[in-house]
Amino acid sequence: MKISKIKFLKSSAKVTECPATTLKEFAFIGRSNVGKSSLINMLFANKNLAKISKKPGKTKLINHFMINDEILLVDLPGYGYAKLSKGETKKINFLIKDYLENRNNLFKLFLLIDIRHDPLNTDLFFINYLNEIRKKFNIIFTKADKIKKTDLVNKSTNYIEKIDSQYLDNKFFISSSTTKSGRQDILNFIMK
Ligand SMILES: Nc1nc2c(ncn2[C@@H]2O[C@H](COP(=O)(O)OP(=O)(O)OP(=O)(O)O)[C@@H](O)[C@H]2O)c(=O)[nH]1
Ligand SMILES: [Mg+2]
Repeated sequence: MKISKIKFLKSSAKVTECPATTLKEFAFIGRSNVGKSSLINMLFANKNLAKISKKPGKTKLINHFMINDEILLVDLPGYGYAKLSKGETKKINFLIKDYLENRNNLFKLFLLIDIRHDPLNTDLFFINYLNEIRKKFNIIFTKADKIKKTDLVNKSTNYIEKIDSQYLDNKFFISSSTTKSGRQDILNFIMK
C-alpha cells in the first residue's frame, strides 16, 4: 500500500477523548527519549509530524495520526523519566495504562528499545506489566546508528533472549531515524 495522505488528528489526555472511529491503530511506546516521535517522523517522511526533543518528556498526550484515511498511528508519552514531578509522572502513567487497557482500536503495539543498552529495569518493569495485562507487542530497536553494524544482530538477539517473551510477537525490527534504516521493513509490516 502506498502512503498517499497523512494527517494529524488530535491529542488526547484520556481514552474517552481519543478519536471516535473503528479504524485499526498502531501505537508506539517506550522509555522517554527512546525515539518514538522521531521514528514516526522518519517512517512517514515528515520531520514535523510528531514533536521531538533532546530533552526527555516531550510527548505528554496521546497523539493520533491518520494514514490514507485507513489506519491510525499513535505517538504515546514515554515512561521512566526520573526528572518529572510526581504529579506529572502519575498523569503519564495513568494515560499509558488507560490507553493500553481501554482503547479497543489498538491493533499492534510497538515497544521501542534503545539498542545500545542491556535490558534496563524500567523496560523490564514495563514488559512485565504488558505480560500482566496480556498485551502482545513487537519490539523496534532504535538508534542503530549509535553502534557498530557488526554488533546489531548480536545485541538485538541477546536482548530478546533476556526478556520475558510470552507476549512478544515473533518479528522484531532494528531502526535508525538518522540513517532511515529499518524504514521499509516496518512500513511493510504496518501497511500490509
Ligand atoms: N542518533 C540517533 N538519535 C535519535 C534517533 N531517534 C531519536 N533520536 C534522538 O533522541 C532524542 C529523543 O527523540 P524523541 O523522538 O523525541 O524521543 P521520544 O521517545 O518521542 O521521547 P518522549 O516524547 O520524551 O517520550 C532526540 O534528540 C532525537 O533526535 C536515532 O535513531 N538515532
Ligand atoms: Mg515523543
